[in-house]
Amino acid sequence: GAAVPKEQRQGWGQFLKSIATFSGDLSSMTAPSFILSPVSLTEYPSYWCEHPEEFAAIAQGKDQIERMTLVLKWFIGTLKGQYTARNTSMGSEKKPLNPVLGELFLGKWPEKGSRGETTLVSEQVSHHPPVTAYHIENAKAGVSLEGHNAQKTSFSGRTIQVKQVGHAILRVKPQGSSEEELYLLTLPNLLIEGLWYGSPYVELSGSSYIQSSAGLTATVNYAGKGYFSGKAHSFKATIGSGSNALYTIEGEWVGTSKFKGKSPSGKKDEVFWDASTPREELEVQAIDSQGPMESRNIWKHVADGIRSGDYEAASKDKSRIENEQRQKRKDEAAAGTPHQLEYFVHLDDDKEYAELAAHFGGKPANEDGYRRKPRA
Ligand code: CLR
Repeated sequence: GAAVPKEQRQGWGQFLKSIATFSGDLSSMTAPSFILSPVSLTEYPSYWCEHPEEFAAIAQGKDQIERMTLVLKWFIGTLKGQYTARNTSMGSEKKPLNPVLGELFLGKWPEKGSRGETTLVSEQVSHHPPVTAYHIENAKAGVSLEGHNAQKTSFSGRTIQVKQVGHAILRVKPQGSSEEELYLLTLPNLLIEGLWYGSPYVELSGSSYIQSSAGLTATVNYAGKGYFSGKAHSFKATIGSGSNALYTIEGEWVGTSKFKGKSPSGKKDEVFWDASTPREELEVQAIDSQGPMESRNIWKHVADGIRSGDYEAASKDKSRIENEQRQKRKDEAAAGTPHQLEYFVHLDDDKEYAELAAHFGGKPANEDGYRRKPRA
């Protein structure tokens, strides 16, 4: 493999072997240094809003069909960032930092023109297994997203398969209406390929759904090289109500996608989304003004070490953080004061999920969920 540094080939081989025999939580495994990312998983929810205009535009759709089309467009528009950003910025998929319990990632996309400010709150709500909850809101536009994320991984031959556990609920206040509309989003499965070459990348597989409280369903089917379009990172989506398909969209989530057949404008081959649209990173406070639980503050020495190639310093500070965490949990247990979530409440049974998921069937009736705590 060309991408694995010579002195790390043995370590990489061992890492792959240990993945093959390991089941559970990949993020807790020790990996060779060349594959380490200086970014914590608590930052990943920001991928949901790197096109803040598309997010804000949802509430402007004039009817439920137009709004569902805007929701799907925003959703498809997030995929390139979510699943290929590390390849673009660091040359391959990397192993993120494993967040500590209570770790926070806070930021915003500032007000610009008429779009209004969008805020992000992300919190590590569980360490074993790792679960991240998030809330993204553009109050002015009347759009917010709440969700949580965990992963179940398995290894098959040459590919790591990652099943995403969790879901997100998008709340929309359609312009000129007082009634809230809900959209449930389920998440695609991931395949991590390119492992033998030491240059991992994500491919998406299976299907994901967007279900609206108004009764529309968008189904997205994912495929890689050699499947329906022949191209990597492809998808085919339909928007419909029951068995009645209204629109079909096809293309690459890293490139362009188009309406097939019928389109809202009536034009042939109307472009749905162009993934070369620049992504806008959120703004985060400078590290020296961050609180003690904020992600970049917690991990600053580890991240510096990884960035500068001083892996010894990185690993030393990582051990210090992990030991502190173990001590914290012991102290909490001894004092009978378990860790409290800062921004979220946990629901054992997310009723809104169950109600919306019932529309597309085949899903277990209940799943847990997280909601942002009411603010003062
Ligand atoms: C997290 C939630 C985001 C989408 C997303 C993108 C990439 C995923 C990540 C999630 C979870 C962690 C992940 C990562 C790709 C590789 C990484 C599965 C689902 C694992 C832990 C690292 C494996 C180590 C390597 C061999 C690269 O919305």
